[in-house]
Amino acid sequence: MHSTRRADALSTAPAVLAPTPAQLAWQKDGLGVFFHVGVNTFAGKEWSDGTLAPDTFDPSDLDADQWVRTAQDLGAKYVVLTAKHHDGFCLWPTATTAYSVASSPWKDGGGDVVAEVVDACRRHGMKLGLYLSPWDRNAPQYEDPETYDEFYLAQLRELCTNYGELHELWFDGAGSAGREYAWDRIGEVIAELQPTAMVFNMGPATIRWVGNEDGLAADPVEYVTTSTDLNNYDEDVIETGEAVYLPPECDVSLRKGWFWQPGEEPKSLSHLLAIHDRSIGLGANLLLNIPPDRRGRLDEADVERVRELAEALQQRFGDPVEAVLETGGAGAVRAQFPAGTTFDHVEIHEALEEGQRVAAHRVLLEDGTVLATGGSIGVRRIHRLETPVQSGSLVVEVDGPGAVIESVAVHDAGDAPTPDSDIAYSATTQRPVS
Ligand code: FUL
Repeated sequence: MHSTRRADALSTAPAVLAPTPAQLAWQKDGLGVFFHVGVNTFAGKEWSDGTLAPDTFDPSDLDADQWVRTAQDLGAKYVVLTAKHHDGFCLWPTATTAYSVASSPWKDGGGDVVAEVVDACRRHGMKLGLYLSPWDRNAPQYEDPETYDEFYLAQLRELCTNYGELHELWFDGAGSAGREYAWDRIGEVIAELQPTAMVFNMGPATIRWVGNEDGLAADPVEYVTTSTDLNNYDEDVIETGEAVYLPPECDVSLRKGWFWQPGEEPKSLSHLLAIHDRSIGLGANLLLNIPPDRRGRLDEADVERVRELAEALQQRFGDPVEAVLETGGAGAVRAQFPAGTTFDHVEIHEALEEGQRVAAHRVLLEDGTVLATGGSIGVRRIHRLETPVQSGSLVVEVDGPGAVIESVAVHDAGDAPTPDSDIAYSATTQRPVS
């Protein structure tokens, strides 16, 4: 859209909170892949209580390059690794505890999973995030908050110092209802060592949890909020005290569990496409978990499902027709395409540099036929149309003072696999058996 219109629109619009450049870049990245691996992988557990022997961690053929390649083939822009889950087992040879890979038979105790993922990310140009569970069921210090805070800060320092640039720090609230950590000091460490890392959900958060583990956001997806849910198992809410720009990330596992378990299957392709459309397609980020197995490799069935997902996404969205935009009068833009373009999806991007402004929108043909309606647009909004349309133009009407549409594209998915439109997946909110 023409820049003068944007300036005019904003000069009369009320100020709203805007993203930092790092937040906006993270939102544009959109898709990440989560890796949950640790002692739980070898015990068939989702949670363990910190008593599993460290020598049970013994992957026979760990291949972090395969993990990162699979994420890249899916189109992910970042990965997040569970450097420490709630059981306290550290995937790097930390100086803070013996409960780590250094006490395992893997590579005779000389291995470092975090370093292997870092190297693979470097090779493939992938961004890296690390999960460091505040809840630690192994550390005896956990019972004494002040001592534990020092221990946790030391772990965070190691991760923020020794592994290059981190893109995201994942603070999982499970097990932490009612517990206060040293968030001010945690924030200082991050500000000093990894100032551009996104901070997930707790303390000095810059991104938030979507509030479920189904991978599903709901329209409208609002980036400015005053609260965020703590975890999947308690009702606790974190009040931010004031309105903050905190875009959501939808985390969901490809399988039922977060850790690899024998006998579990990947979700169906139509389910995964529905998750895609209701996270990425609604302007949230998606963090899809693909858990390494006991070899330390991704399960063949999972890799195959991810390949099918990548192929279906390519078929659906791989050949966009970008519109030329013109003003369509107050609160509307006209999107022009080559005459007779056939499409069955419309993708709209809102300019967010000055904050999120679209509260509602409609997509119409020039003759007034309504093709799609919705609430927020945000970083991207994808509408799947009931039936294919042939047209050289569209009108997008928006409600929201100062709203600016950055781009509109259409896609012809043809006979590509379709999302399950009835999906109402509910990940369990029962605490896993330890
Ligand atoms: C939850 C944890 O309890 C799960 O084990 C997993 O790590 C998931 C991403 O977050 O709250």
